Amino acid sequence: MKTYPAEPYRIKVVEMPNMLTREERVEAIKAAGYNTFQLKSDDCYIDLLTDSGTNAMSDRQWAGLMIGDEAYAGSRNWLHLEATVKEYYGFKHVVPTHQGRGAENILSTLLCKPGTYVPGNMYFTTTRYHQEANGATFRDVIIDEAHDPSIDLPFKGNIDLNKLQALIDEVGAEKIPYVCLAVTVNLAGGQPVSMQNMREVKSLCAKYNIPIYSDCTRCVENAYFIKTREEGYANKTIKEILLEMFSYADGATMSGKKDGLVNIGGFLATNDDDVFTRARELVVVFEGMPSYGGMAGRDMEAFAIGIKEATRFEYIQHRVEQVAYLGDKLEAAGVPIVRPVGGHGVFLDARAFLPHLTQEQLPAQTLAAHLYIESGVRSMERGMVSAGRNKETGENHKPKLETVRLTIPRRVYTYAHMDVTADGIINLFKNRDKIPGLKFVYEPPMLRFFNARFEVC
Ligand code: P71
Repeated sequence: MKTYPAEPYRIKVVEMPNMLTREERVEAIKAAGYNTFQLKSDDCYIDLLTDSGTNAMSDRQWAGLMIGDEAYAGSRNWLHLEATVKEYYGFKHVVPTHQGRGAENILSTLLCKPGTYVPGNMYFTTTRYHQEANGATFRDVIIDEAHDPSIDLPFKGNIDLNKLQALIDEVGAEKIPYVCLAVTVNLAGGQPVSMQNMREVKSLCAKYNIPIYSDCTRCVENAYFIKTREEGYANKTIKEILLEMFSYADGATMSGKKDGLVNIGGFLATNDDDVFTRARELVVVFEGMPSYGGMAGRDMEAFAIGIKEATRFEYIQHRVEQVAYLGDKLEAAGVPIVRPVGGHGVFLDARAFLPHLTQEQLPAQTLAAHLYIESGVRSMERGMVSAGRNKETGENHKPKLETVRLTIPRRVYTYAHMDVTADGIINLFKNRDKIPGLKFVYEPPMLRFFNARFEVC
């Protein structure tokens, strides 16, 4: 039988969440317009909406808050953060931002123009928004298998080199400002990219002088998968793997709220002197001085410490295996999930879970709402509602993957919480044919999933 590693931490401070009754939860989700983004946190016993900014910090990080240098310019904590990013990720320049999308905004403003194309291994909501807002068109070049929840591959986040080559042939290299390479791929289920694929993408892009910007938001999880799945990496440290991964990139955007083990923060990194100079010009407009970029000094200190802690093997091993534990339990009970289980969460396959609903009846949105009612677990829709509409035609994007994400915050929950979550889902699965679909009653024009409201149809 497979075993799972014990928590590599001891608990020093605890939080006491509310445990609502089923009746109270029915009222709460109705009041939230059947949108889990609109629920009050206080109404959620186990909150698996996201792993973003929901991490538990260590005692050392909390201690770091006390040495926050809140000077407007030249904060010592910035110098610590900058040195840490350079040491652990290997980039030449770093520009701080308040979170990941701040970095995406600056990068897209600098490099995307009308008529350009940005290839990427599957879209991410905020990333694509900033590319499109600056006139570029996003092109998905991930391998086909990533769109099929049933195919089990070790590196399901890989770029399909033929698709990338075909785009270069179609539009010309000069129309491609950069390749966006996400490690891991969030919406594919937290799937990793292999080192070999990164190397191959680099050599193809080098031929055409196309820069590669990595979305390194969950890069430590990607490094763990390389260490445990790719030949030749078993004896390398996580830090060594990260440095090799980023040796194949020209820069990166980072949301520190995930693998930075903090609650807020981000950065843009680049090896390009010109991009760096222009990013420093822009950061003062959007974020703040290039020595804080929207972060408090104390947050930068915690971020620097978090980057180092995240590379400890026992930390990342437990993190990824705890996620696998939940996935394995669900799979053993026959619940349809995206295979293989990725780094940050388990994704329920909502179409297979609720086969009586059409995609227009929003199976993932429906499943997230009912999972909350059934168990008090908050999850997130990642399907047609998240995908939004085509900018030109106004038609709904219809993603093949219609999923509900159970995202596990880092160092927050125990295996017993995973058991409660699995039991709730398995119960719901047994009664699934009674669940009716949902329809929009309010649809915001952009990033609609955050504020949308629904009713039963
Ligand atoms: C997640 C988030 C946070 C989120 C974003 C949008 C809708 C709902 C929730 C954020 C990411 C991410 C990747 C791969 C960039 C960002 C933006 N993820 N790239 O998964 O996963 O970072 O939130 O710090 O601005 O819940 P930011």
